[in-house]
Amino acid sequence: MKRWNRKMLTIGAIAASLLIVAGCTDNTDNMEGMDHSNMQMGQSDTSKSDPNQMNHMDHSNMPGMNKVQNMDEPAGSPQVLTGTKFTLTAKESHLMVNETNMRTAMTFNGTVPGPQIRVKLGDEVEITLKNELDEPTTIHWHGLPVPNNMDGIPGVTMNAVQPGKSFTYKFKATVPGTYWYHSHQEGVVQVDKGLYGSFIVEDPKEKKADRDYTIVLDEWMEDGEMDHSSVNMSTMDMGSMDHSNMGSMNHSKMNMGSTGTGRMMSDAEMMPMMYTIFTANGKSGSSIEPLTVKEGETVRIRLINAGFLSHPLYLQGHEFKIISSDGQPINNPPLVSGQLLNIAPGERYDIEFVADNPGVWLLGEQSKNPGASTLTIPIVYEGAKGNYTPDNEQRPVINMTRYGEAAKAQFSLNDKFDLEYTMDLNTATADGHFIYTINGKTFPDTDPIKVKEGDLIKVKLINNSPEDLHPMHLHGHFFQVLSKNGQPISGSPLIKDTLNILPGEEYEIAFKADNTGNWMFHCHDLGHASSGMVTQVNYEGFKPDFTVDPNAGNKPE
Ligand SMILES: [Cu+2]
Repeated sequence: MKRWNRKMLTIGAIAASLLIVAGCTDNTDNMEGMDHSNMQMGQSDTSKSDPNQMNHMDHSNMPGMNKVQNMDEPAGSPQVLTGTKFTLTAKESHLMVNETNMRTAMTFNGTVPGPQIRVKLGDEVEITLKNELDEPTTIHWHGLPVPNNMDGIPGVTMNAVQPGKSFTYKFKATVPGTYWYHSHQEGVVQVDKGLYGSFIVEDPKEKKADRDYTIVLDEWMEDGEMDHSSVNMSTMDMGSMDHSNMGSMNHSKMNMGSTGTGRMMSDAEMMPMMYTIFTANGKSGSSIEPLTVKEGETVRIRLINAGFLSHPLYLQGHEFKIISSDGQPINNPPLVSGQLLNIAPGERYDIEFVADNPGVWLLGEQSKNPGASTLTIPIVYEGAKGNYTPDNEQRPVINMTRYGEAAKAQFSLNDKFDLEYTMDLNTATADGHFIYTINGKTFPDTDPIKVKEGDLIKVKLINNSPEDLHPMHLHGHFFQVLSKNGQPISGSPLIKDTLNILPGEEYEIAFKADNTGNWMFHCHDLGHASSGMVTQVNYEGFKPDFTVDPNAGNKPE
């Protein structure tokens, strides 16, 4: 399988590289995999359009733009769908990430994030994906232990849903918590462009918070060319149109190989320099919708990271508890203040606090990333005036392996496991590109973890990359974190589906093979996944119920 690679830039070559991309007209090797159809759409459509129709702000008349939605929707409250039957339509749309920056986005139902799906524990859920994109797509239900043939992995559990076609996913909501859904077809592009939404499974027995907010975090690249004012120009400038598509183009396509001189930048260094617009529910900076609270209320905020960067978050003015991690409850969580909650790609954390300090406060990011100052979520008490004041207090990151109270859990380090497996996660170079390896191999040549139904499995995950962090995500199962750097977990049992592993760190995790199928186990930095860091957990004797269609364009990473 041939894959494009990404991101081997040198310091000082970034600007030049961006220009090279913007000027791309041919199919050089470095541009392999670039979405030419998307780039050219603006041009061909414009040639057929009446330029007079561009004179006003109705974006629906813009070339290549079907509908503009989400322009005025409160970002703090994405559309919520309840019930048991849903339709998600994948289609291109446009997103104003702030007052001046518009992005061509891939969306579910026209918005980024897509609608929140909210079901009840035990519900039999049916969700029809209609594909109105001009490329294949799928939906993966991140964190939900669904049957294998509903997991949405092109070429592994199904064939990708072709343009104009539909597929209906059916599964039972068996575990309450905060989850999300996203494309698993060429995710490094499609998720990056906005094909995701939140998925909540409510437990009717659980005490409800007075306010229940969901915040989906993401990052976008800076692009000054296609701002609102240029959209408003009376003639549609081809250059602008190209740039807009460039702006939403994935960084993965920007691999310039050996452009420029100087030392190579790691992925970890380069990504924050490229993605400088951080969004909460599709909005950035002052466009982020405030979360309204009233004194005395209990406030729950479900945080989901749909992006490629980690976000260390602080909450001003309040102590808070982390009540769940990846949707799974934390045992007896203590109040914290003056600390950062770090949320890595693919992870979820639910926090809860009592609104006992009237005023206007900030839930924001504290990091050295250029985009950090754009992730500012106001917490506004009813009737309060004024604005929050960002502060520079230095806060340490909460160590989740020591958070909460120990309790009996499914696994312990003393258990006898049927299978023990080690994953050496590393970064390498091949043909002038970075690759991300598991035990020295890249997908699909990685060795799968072969299990039998009922097996108890322990996996040691070691991050040997010098700088890259690897948020490893297992499909179809939860795992329990047993140890970090050789030290047993001392806090609450930590049950997760996505575990962030920093350079030099080593974790042991355990899970039971209780959901037969062929399951992905991969890095949720989707750039790393697309450049190799994917393996599978394969059940002995399992045969998928579909035949791989070689013409489906399946891109599972
Ligand atoms: Cu990774």
